[in-house]
Amino acid sequence: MRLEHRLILALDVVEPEAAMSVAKAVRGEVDAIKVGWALFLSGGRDIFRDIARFGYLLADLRTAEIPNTTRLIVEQVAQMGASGIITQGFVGEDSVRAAVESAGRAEVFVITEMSHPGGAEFTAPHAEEMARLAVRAGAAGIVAPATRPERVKRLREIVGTKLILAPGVGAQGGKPAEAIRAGADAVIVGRSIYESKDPRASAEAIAREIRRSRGEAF
Ligand code: OMP
Repeated sequence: MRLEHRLILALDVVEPEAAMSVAKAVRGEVDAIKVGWALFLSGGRDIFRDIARFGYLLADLRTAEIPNTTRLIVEQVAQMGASGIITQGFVGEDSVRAAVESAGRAEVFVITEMSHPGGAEFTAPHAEEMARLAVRAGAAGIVAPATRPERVKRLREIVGTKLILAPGVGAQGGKPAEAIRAGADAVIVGRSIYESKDPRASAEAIAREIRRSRGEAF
């Protein structure tokens, strides 16, 4: 993933036409577009292919399966033009390895500690093991909570130079600058962009805040 803005749009817009209009609006202002189950169920393979034409498609059909089923799913996702694929870490090393091995040229990102309050119940206590597992399995990076920057900081110590993508900014209460300062490489933002009146301006504002926090000119 080429990181220019350090911003990934989570396109959780269920209506395919509306989703495409948001994708067009933010073109060039985000480094990747993440498409998950809701949009895939309404727009199918076509929406994946259409979004992939815009650049980096981060497919979030997060697998939580045994290795064989993981392989079957990830191969399908990679064929739809995904440049990145998200998988769950709690399934264990064999399943994460299966995802990495069947992803072809696509990068695999492993979810460690989830950003919502419930993420503190079961994922948080094992997040550090999941981060180690992601490194061992050869993943491109991990997903870690922007809602808990101190956890991003700790997970950064474990994953070294692997990428950290941090969701939970805006609607879930996380702050983009804090997540980046804690060690995230990019933030994943959904509602604060696609529900705003001007998605492009909202994306620009978040990217500007990130640049400022890194002391970069903008
Ligand atoms: P907003 O809360 O609307 O900004 O969207 C956040 C996006 O990140 C959604 O697509 C979530 O499914 C996703 N996400 C989390 O919010 N928390 C996590 O721990 C992991 C993810 C994810 O893997 O993308």
